[in-house]
Amino acid sequence: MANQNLISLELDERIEAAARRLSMDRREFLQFCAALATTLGLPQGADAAVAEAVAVKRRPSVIWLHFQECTGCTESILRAEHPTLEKLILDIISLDYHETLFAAAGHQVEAARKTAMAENKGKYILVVEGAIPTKDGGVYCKIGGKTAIELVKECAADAAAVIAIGSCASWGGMPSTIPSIPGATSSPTGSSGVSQVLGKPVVTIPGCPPNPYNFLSTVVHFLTFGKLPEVDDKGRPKFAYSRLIHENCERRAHFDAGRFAMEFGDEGHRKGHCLYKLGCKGPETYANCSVILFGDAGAGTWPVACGHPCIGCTEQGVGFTKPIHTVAKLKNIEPSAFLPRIVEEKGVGATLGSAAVLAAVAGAAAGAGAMMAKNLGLSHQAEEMEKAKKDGSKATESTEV
Ligand code: FSX
Ligand code: SF4
Ligand code: F3S
Repeated sequence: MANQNLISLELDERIEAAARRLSMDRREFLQFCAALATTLGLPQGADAAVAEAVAVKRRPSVIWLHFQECTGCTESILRAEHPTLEKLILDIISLDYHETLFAAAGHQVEAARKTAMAENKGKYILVVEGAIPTKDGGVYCKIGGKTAIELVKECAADAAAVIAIGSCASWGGMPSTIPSIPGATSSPTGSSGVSQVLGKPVVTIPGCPPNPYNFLSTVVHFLTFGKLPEVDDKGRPKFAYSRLIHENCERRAHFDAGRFAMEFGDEGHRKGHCLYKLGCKGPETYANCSVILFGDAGAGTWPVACGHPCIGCTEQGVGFTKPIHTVAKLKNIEPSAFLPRIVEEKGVGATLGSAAVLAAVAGAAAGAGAMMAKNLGLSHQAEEMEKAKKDGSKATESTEV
């Protein structure tokens, strides 16, 4: 069935204007919005709401803080193609403070942050990149004379939403690694995640670096519905972090058939066999890397396709915690989402069929990737139910995404 809402927007002048601003034609703009709605696991028809929001809604002010990190999160967003960051800055968000992208420095830039916060009190989005050092009163990271702890608390106080981007901001990530020296029980600077410091949950987009498309989709959800997407118990948006990498991995058939690379460069490795025995953490890592790939540089742009085991960078307690070459825990045995399901559960995410219709209506170029993304959402549930069975309590069932 054709999506009349989306089709009717094709002649809308506001869509034409937005598309022009983004250097797209109308059809490309609608394809982009349909693909975003599909990634978000939204029901059919929501693509029109996304298109209208991106085209006409007031851009939310974004204050972006940097702490202990390598700036790879920002780097990965600069390389996003849906759309590029420059286009995002101009069209979807109003980036009012960003320490590494701003040309201004010192008092000027501090003043820009304060002005943006005052003018958008209660409405701005706070994005935090990097971990927060908490040892010794937080003296290990200071900006404008304030510690990272003081800054994040000050900026979060009047924010409409807080997003921790990257594994460092989500739960400490790489800087929180405990050194392997006798007696060490924490990282040298006590690096922590944003929610630990604020003492409340925030939306996290882990990954080192995180996939820029997941950040874009989260912001577009906020723009369209005025709220952030549904998240799991670690604050990760369910549309992106509900399935294990292992479930959708292109090497999964080799795993199932018992064909493994045993050493880098051996015959199995050269033939593209499964990397499980080299320490691949795909079986215990929730993320959509194997589905949407990275940076749109073409096929094969994600760690496993490049021949390196997944290190579990999106998973607290796995990435930067478990040694890279220890074998992963097999969390569940969900079948690959590439294979058709025999019985599709109702009310959980969208089916491949509905995604196909959407893709066909919009002519969405993102087709295959987006269609796979639609099928996210069952795996976490399976694990939650297993956990609940063990605890003897009933698992809470999610009806969205
Ligand atoms: Fe951390 Fe992001 Fe890894 Fe780097 O800044 S998640 S070290 S990619 O840049 O915070
Ligand atoms: Fe892919 Fe890793 Fe799973 Fe092998 S273990 S199928 S390489 S995710
Ligand atoms: Fe990270 Fe593994 Fe994806 S290392 S980028 S979660 S494939």
